[in-house]
Amino acid sequence: MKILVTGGAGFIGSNFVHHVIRNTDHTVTVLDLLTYAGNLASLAGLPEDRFEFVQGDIGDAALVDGLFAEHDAVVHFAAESHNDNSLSDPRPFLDTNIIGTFTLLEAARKHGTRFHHISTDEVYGDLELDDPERFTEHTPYNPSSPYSSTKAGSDLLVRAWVRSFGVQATISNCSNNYGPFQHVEKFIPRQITNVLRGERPKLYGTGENVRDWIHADDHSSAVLTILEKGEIGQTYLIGADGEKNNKDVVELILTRLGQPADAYDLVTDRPGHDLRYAIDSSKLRRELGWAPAYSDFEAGLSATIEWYRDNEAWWAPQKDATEAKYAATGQA
Ligand code: NAD
Ligand code: TDX
Repeated sequence: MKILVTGGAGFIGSNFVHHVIRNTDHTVTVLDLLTYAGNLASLAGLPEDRFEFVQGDIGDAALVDGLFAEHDAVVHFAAESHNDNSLSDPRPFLDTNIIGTFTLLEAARKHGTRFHHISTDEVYGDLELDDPERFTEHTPYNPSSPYSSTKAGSDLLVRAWVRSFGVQATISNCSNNYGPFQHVEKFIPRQITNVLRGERPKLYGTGENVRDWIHADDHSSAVLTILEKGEIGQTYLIGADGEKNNKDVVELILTRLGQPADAYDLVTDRPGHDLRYAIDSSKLRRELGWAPAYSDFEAGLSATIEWYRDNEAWWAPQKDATEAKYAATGQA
């Protein structure tokens, strides 16, 4: 297959491209605008005969049309992805997540292209800490932030294009990813790189919020499974039973890096901060036979800490600008 990967210079997209090149015979074209979140260094070393990079906007209908004509399948990762940014400047989230996805769907409709849409568990809102239920494919949409509401909107567009126009699409909603190549604005890389620079981790609120962590390579294997074996029109939830509260994650990072477990600061909470996410991925496991490879979060986190320690040249250029943004919102 010739696969077009939107947002392939970002965190999860680049992990997916490496996963596809390592584990299949498919060829890959990345379409990426290289916003602040895209980094070509994340795609270094890929074989020239199986990989091509195109810089451009998913909202550019003429560019997208030409690329869809040349590819068998599209995996759509491109998005504005950071909740905190969506609170300070929502507009790019509407442009990319809504209009960008619409532009891709119109091209999929015209060319009959197989389309897989990447989304998030945040479309379901949040859970109480003691709720015994987890999110399933039947949980009603109830997004909280400008980011998650634009992701929810994009999911609904995909569903409508399947039903009304017969577009050959699937959707996946995944929980929080960690692993190499994640931007230093996000929780885990921000705290690791703070400690590596001799600064203290910053926990929002009291640190009781729970996220359901999955390694980006497990997200990639799930997406490839859905692309190859998923049923058109279906939604699959992706998760690896990795619930942890933020305080526990920060304490793990500090102790792995030889610091006292309480050497962190509590800072201004995120407005509208979702309390807990938790994914029930049994449909994907039962129907498509997928299972995660990283069952041990602490081992995966240790490997991720090592990666940031070994790859300072990858993250250092973005660290000061990222922390300056947080300083402006009282989250530094
Ligand atoms: P990221 O911010 O690291 O990467 C996004 C990429 O998209 C960047 O390379 C950026 O340059 C590119 N991009 C942005 N706007 C574009 C545009 N208009 N045209 C072309 N390219 C554009 O994001 P990520 O964390 O890798 O997330 C990827 C996808 O996975 C998103 O759709 C996100 O909603 C979803 N997701 C993320 C997580 C997570 O934990 N990070 C969890 C579930 C789902
Ligand atoms: O410095 C911080 N301190 C802190 O306590 C940061 C950056 C975050 N947090 C908290 C907020 C969240 O409870 O950590 C948790 C994780 O925060 P983020 O990394 O910003 O992720 P989240 O808001 O949960 O969203 C992520 O997972 C779902 C991705 O960014 C989304 O793209 C994805 O859809």
